[in-house]
Amino acid sequence: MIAIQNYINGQFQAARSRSTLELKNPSLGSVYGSLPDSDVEDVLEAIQAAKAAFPSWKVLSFEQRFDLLLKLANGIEARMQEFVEAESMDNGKPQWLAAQSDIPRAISNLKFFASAQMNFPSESHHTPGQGLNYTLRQPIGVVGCISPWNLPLYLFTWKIAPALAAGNTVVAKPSEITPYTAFLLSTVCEEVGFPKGVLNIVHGLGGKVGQAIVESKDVKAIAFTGGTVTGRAINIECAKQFKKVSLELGGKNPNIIFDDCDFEDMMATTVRSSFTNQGQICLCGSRIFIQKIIYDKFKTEFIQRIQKLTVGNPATEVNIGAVVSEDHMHKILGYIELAKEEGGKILTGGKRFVPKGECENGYFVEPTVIEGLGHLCRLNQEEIFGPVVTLIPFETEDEVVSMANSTPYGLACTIWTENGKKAHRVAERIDSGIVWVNTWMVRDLRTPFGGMKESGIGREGGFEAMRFFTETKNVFIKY
Ligand code: TXE
Repeated sequence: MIAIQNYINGQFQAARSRSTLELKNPSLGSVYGSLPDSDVEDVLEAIQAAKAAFPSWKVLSFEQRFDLLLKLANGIEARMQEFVEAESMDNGKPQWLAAQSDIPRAISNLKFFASAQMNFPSESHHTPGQGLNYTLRQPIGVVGCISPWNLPLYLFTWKIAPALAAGNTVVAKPSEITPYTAFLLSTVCEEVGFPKGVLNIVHGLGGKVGQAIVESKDVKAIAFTGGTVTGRAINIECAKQFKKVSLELGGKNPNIIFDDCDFEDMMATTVRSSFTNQGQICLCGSRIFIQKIIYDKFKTEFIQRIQKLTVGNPATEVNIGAVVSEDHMHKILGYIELAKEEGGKILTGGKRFVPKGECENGYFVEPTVIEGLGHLCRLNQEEIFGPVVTLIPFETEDEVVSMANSTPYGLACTIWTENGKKAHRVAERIDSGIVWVNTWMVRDLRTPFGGMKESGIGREGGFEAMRFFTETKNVFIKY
């Protein structure tokens, strides 16, 4: 049994109350460890540690901060296999996916922001005849980073890396459903002698630990990735305190396929954009719009490919592992039932999957494709966050843009066409923070990342994140 501990002021410790929560392996459906069920007292201790560490952390030289962040990246890299297995065990995702994507991207996040802080420029503005302005971007103080369970270490580092790089100290809370790799990162901090109190990791429930971080007047900014309902509650609390907040929330992303696309490339990528990580990525294309002329061809081939996908034990070479929890599995299956009530036709999948052998009690859902639903029904409006996609035919550019923009979300979109003018036209009209043309989920860490409407507030990535994690001050000097 694994016993996860809080990491506060460089010390590993249980919750003060000593109470714990169960840690479950979703592919086995069984408990494999525990994590602290921390309370407000644990959070306050972490905030005190972060406050005490701030004065010395904020004045470190760029090189010193670079070296320390790089040590964290290299520390993860040196224990790659351990991190990969932990991520897969905690989340249910295939090990190959954690090895190809989650853990390498977590390492990249740390390396990227270690270097970004060295290249983060200050602006100056000359006011003719009067003087000179220069802009300081200074660390804010103690900041809170709250991350979800779908890409655990990847999104945890996506927040803590720029926060630390910008000179802040951090109180971080990983999801209580997948805390394992954040805990392993705290052991890396100890190994490499990361300064005490600079990064504090408090484990436990969102309604206790997360809320205490958000409510504290000593925490000057909150970076959150998670569901829209939680994001709204956090936003309200931050507004009361005029606290800086960055919210990366859900999506209901359109995947728009025109008849003039490169069919083979589109097909292979659409299988990935629909079902990677069991569909539990906020960027997955869950609404697939297909131009009518190629609708039947698309449908036949897509279903053939989906039926070949293997589901099961994430430690093996399967395409699809377990979804993250029993509750989440029931949420997904509930949406499939709703699809039937709303008049949808299940073309493939639609049920819980029970693998033979040791994973028979795990939480698996068949990759599911549904057609026949209007674009305004609940299934095409609400985020399911599982291996479920809908097919929707369209005729014209105007029609598909209007349907694509019809949800409360606006995170990401993919457009498939070989016609460059059309791609630019549609990209301009789509309400989303990210548009990919003829590809999906290609990430350049320098680019702005985030959503419109109920998909969030603010942008992360590159200097956007450095700006979020700093306070801006203009200084004017009279000639
Ligand atoms: O996420 P929560 P949940 C979507 C997805 C999913 C739904 C709900 O549709 O089905 O959200 O998932 C912490 N104050 N996404 O409920 O609650 C919590 O402990 C402060 C999309 O699991 O948003 C965890 O660390 N923090 C998404 C984090 O918030 C609180 C990824 C996220 O959990 C809190 C995950 C509170 N009051 C789910 N309550 C994406 N955008 O990628 C909870 N938390």
